[in-house]
Amino acid sequence: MTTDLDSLTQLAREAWRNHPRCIGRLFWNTLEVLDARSAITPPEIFEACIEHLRYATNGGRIRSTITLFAATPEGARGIRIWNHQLLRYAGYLARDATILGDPAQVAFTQRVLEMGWQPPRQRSAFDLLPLVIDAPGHSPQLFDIPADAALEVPLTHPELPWFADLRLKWHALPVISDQALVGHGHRFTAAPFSGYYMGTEIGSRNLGDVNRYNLLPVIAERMGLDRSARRMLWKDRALVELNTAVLHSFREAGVAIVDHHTASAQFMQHLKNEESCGRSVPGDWSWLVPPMSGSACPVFHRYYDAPIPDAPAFVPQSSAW
Ligand code: NRG
Repeated sequence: MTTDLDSLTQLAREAWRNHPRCIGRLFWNTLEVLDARSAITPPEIFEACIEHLRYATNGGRIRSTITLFAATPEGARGIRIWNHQLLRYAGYLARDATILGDPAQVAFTQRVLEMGWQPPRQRSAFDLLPLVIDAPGHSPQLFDIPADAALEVPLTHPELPWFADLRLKWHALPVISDQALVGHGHRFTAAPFSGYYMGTEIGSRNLGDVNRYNLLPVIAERMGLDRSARRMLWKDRALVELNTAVLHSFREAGVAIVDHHTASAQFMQHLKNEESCGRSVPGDWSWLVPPMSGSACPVFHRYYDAPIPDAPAFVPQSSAW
C-alpha cells in the first residue's frame, strides 16, 4: 500500500478511467490531485473544499481536480462531506407543497435549516447550500460558501431576447462530494472530484426534468408553441432552445463546457485508445448516451464492457445524514 502522491494520483486517474457512467474519460490522464490529507478539523476541511473550488474553476478555464482528505482506516467511519455536490441550490418546500429552487435538494435543505442554517433573507431559486463537514471526533459543522468561490453563469439565448428575463443561471463546476475513492488498499470517504459540465446535464436534466426545475412548459409557453398535443413535440423544441442557451451562455462567459456531440466523439476516441492499450472500457449505456438526441450521437450505437472487479473506483456510500 503506497501513499506517495504519485501513486495516489495514479489511483484517482484509474478510478476516473473506470467510471462506467462518465462520458468525459478521454482526459482521465489529466486529473490533478490536491493533497489535503493533513486537514483534520471541520474548518480545515472546509478551507480545502474552497481551495478545490478556486483551483478547479480557474476563472472558467476549468481544471479536472480531485481533493484527497485523510484515508479512512479499515472499519472506521472517516471524514464525510454530507453534500452530494460542493455546489448545489437549496430547495425550499412551502406549506402549499410548492417548491422554490431545486426539488432534488428539499430533504437536505430541510436538514440544514433544522441544524441552524440561515438562508438569505430574500430566498431565491438559486441559493447555494452550505457545506456540512463531518469529521471524526467533531460534531457536523455548517459552512457558507463565499460567493467569490462559486462561479455562476447567467443564462441567455443567442436569438431569444426574452430568455434572459427568466433569470436562470447555473454554477460552473460540478463537484461530486459524496462518493468514496477506493483501490490499492485505500478508502477515501471524502474525495471531492470535478471536471466540467456537458451542456445536457444542465439544459436537459437539471433545468428540464419534471422532478427538477421543470422548465420545459415555461419555455414552450414563451416560444409560443402549441402544447395541445404531445405529438407537436413542444418538449423537444423547448429542450433544444434550453440547451442552446446553456452552451451559448457558458461560452460567452468563458467557462469550459462540452456539447453532447463533441463529448460523444471524444468518448469514441477514448474507446479506440483503450482498445489499442488492450484495456476494456466499463460503461453503463443508459448513462453514457446523452439525454438529448441520443441516436444522433455515436455512443448510442454500441454496448459497453462490465465493470472491472476490484479495480480502483469511485463508489457510492450510504448517506451520511
Ligand atoms: N449531472 C450532475 C453532475 C454529475 C457529474 N458530472 C460531471 N462531472 N461533469 C449535475 O450537476 O448536473 N465531472 O466531474 O465533470
